[in-house]
Amino acid sequence: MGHAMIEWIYVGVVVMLLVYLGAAAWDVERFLDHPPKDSKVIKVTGQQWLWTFEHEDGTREIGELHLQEGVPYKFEVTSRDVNHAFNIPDLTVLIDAVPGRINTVWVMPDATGEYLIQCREYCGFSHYQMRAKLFVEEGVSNVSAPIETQDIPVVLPATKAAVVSN
Ligand SMILES: [Cu+2]
Repeated sequence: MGHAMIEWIYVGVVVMLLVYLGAAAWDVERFLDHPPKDSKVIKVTGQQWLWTFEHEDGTREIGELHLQEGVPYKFEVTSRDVNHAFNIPDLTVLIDAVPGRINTVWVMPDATGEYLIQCREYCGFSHYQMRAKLFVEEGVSNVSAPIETQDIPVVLPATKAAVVSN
């Protein structure tokens, strides 16, 4: 095999690798940018110095947000006065809250608990107090869903029984 041939193989491998990486990155980007169709919309409004949340049914919360585990939510984020940034550090949610604009970001909380919501853009005197609490509660679907049993026989090898978990 001549030098030229080896070089072409090398170029081919590199090109395939780049195409693969590009496609994977594009896929992730698409996933992040497009909330699932069954997402519930939460309107988030920042103002000096508090957060207001409006659920799809019109229910409003100030300084607190109650969501359900395992449900996708699309946040439509805006501001009433100056620039803020809506941030839930534990759920890696961060997006600007800008007056006259609606920025969207989505998340599906996968663990119940209490999480911090904060403003991540300096917005005046009480910026440091611009916090809210996120409560992720057990999903209704999880509570009412019938428990499905699987009829898979468990066969443990006699000698390795102690190693098998699940
Ligand atoms: Cu702020």
